[in-house]
Amino acid sequence: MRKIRIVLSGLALVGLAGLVQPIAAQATAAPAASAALMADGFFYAAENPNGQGKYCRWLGNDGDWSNCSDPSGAVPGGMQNQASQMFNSGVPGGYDDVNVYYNKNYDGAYRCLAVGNHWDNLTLGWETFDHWGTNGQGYGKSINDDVASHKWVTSC
Ligand SMILES: [Ca+2]
Ligand SMILES: [Ca+2]
Repeated sequence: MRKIRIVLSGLALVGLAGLVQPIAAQATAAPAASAALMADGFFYAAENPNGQGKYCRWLGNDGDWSNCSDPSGAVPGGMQNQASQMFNSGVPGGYDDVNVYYNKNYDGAYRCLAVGNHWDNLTLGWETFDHWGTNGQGYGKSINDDVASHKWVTSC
C-alpha cells in the first residue's frame, strides 16, 4: 500500500513537471512513460492533495463512496466527502471518462474528469460541480471533500 502511494505521488510530480517544461533529456521520454503508467484502468481518489493519505480505487462505478477499497482491502471510513485528489487512470476508449457526483447514487450536480487527467489539489477550490445533473444539489460548490459517488461515461 505504501509503495502504491509513493507511485501516485510520483505521478502527480510527473504531471507538475510537465507543466514547468522538463529538462531537454526528459522532454520526449517522460510523457510517453507517464501515459503508460497512468493507464491502469482505475479511477483513484485520495484523502489529501497529491495522492497523500488513504485512497480508494475503482475499476467500475460506485454509487456510494462511504465504502471503497484499495489493493489491500476495504478502506476504513471510505472516501465519501473526503477526497482531495482524483486521478482518472482509465484506458482510453469507450467508458473512459468519469463523472463525480455531489450525492450518492449519481444524484445531484457533477463534474467530469477526462481519461488521463488528474486534479492534484482540490483544496484550492478551483474545481466545482459544474453540471446540473438530476436536481442541481451541490451545483457551483467546490468538489473538495464533497464527492459521494462516481460513474464512468463515454465523454465529458
Ligand atoms: Ca462503495
Ligand atoms: Ca480531503
